[in-house]
Amino acid sequence: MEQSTQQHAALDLTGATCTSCVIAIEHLGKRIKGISDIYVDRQTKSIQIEYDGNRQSLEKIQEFIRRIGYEATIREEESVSTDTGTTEP
Ligand SMILES: [Cu+2]
Repeated sequence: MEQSTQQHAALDLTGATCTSCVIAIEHLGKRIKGISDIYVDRQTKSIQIEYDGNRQSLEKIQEFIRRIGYEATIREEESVSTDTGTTEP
C-alpha cells in the first residue's frame, strides 16, 4: 500500500543566509526521495516543501540540512484551525 498524498510543510532555517546556501538546499533537497518541491525563502528564513506526506521525508531533509551545516526545524502546523468568524451555523 502506497500513499501518495501530497502535503505541504514549512521548516525554519537557521544559518543559511547567502544565495549559495539557498541554491544548495534547493538543488540537493529536490533529490531527496519523497520531496517533490522545495523552496527557500530567505526573507522569512523558512523552507517550503511539497512532499509525499511521509514524516520520514521531512526528517530526511532536516538531517540533510544539518549535514551541510545549517539547522532546520519542522514547523508543527499540520492541524491549523482557522477561526475566521465566518463559520456558518
Ligand atoms: Cu552560504
